[in-house]
Amino acid sequence: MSFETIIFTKENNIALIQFNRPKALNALNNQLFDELDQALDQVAADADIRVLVLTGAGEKAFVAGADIVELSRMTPLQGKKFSRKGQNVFSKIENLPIPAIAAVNGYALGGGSEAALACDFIYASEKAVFGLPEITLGLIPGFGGTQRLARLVGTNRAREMVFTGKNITAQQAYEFGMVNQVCASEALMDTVMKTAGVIASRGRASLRAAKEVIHNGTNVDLETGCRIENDAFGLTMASEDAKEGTAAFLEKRKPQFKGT
Ligand code: CO8
Repeated sequence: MSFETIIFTKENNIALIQFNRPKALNALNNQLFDELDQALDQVAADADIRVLVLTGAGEKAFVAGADIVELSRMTPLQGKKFSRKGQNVFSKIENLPIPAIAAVNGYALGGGSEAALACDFIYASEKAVFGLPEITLGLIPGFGGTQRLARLVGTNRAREMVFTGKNITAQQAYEFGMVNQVCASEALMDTVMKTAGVIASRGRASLRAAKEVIHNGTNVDLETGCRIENDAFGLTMASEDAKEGTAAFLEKRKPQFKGT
């Protein structure tokens, strides 16, 4: 299926989705959310894909936020529905059966930061800019940003970013624990693809279990989290991939994971 607002490709067990609305710095509109939603369904259903990378087409922006032109024409009720739609699509990234990496190549403002935060981790170009400037528009973040940012960097840092609407650099985002690695801009995609390649060499069944356990355990007490881990561990022990992985170690060869 071809899309107009995103570019969706796959190679070597890695899916790549590029936000692609160059005239609006890849801003998120209704069409983009619909297309992203469909692409994510394809990613989830494709047993060959073991990791997803999200980035922005072009050099300037990852995503410069929700489309302010579209937003300005919405009634409050339409705006609320749009916010829910964005939340649902970003939750879909969070609940994919495979890890998602954000490769933030430029402006990641408002909905752009929120998209990156829905991924499992973020690598950023040294030129990347993060921020939740919705307050400067008389709004608040509406695609899960207040919740994910606070959980990731702590409530006080999140409060400061949301209340001031000020942008932060990639380096500051790294220091906040929001970004895992800052790269020279020309090295960003190679660095991300290298990490994606390592992840893609692992088994899809254990990647899914690991992702689910970390996600589901984040907001519960430690004991409950350990029980969640224990249940998932039992399931991965019963998988073909676990038999293959342990056999390959003992036979001193590389495992061939099938994702079952
Ligand atoms: N929406 C629509 N168009 C945009 C957006 C956007 N978010 N950002 C940039 N554009 C357009 C510009 O209007 C401009 O178009 P044109 O050439 O036709 O005038 C083009 O992209 C290039 O942008 P600039 O000329 O502004 O480029 P600069 O390099 O001067 O500035 C910036 C780049 C700093 C990124 C600047 O464009 C900017 O500040 N953009 C807006 C950033 C922003 O405020 N984002 C938050 C949006 S609100 C949001 O994300 C809410 C999420 C929750 C919503 C809940 C649902 C209701």
